[in-house]
Amino acid sequence: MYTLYYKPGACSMAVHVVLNELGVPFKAINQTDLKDPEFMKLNPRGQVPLLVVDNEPVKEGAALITWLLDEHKSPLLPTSGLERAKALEWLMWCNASLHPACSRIFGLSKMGLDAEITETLNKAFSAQVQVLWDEAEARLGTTKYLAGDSVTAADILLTVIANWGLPRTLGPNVKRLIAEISRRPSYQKALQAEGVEYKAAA
Ligand SMILES: N[C@@H](CCC(=O)N[C@@H](CS)C(=O)NCC(=O)O)C(=O)O
Repeated sequence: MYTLYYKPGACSMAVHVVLNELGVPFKAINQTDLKDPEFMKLNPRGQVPLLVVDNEPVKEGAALITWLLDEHKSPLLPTSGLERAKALEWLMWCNASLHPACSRIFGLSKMGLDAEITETLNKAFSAQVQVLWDEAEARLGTTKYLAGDSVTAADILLTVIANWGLPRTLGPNVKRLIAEISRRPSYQKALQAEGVEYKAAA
């Protein structure tokens, strides 16, 4: 039995969608208060996603997604060869390049910097995020999905991040992909359960 701790619409939603895709039993807990002492006992970093597997807390979204898909033998992560390499490449790109670039913008307001510096950094960080969205756009101009011909977990994480409401311009190929992925029943179910509206594909 799995227990997922999530914050509505956050990166944890990708794990939520994956659990729905797998059709396995799980409990989902809305952990909007990430400083809650009981939650901090499970994850002293105060972050989601957190998945409790047989009473053991496991962190790091990309690791959780990889492990869950392997464990339950899902086609959302090919098992070998170049197909697996590309699927992992783009899952990690979302998790380790795009996500942290967005997090730098979210983190600015918590840094207590003066308004002018915050504005300068915001512009610089936003430009870095745009470069990454442009990279995804270029990739999706040559392939149907991020990893190639088949949908993978990378497409799910990209679709989650696209909905974070940061200033950026999404190209037609990214919009095509996120519109398709956000229509999947697994995605719709997670949106409904978390109370999130999907606006990015508009
Ligand atoms: N490397 C971690 C990053 C997790 C992370 O940054 N989670 C965000 C939500 S997307 C979070 O919990 N931030 C703390 C907050 O919102 O206060 C992972 O991929 O699981």
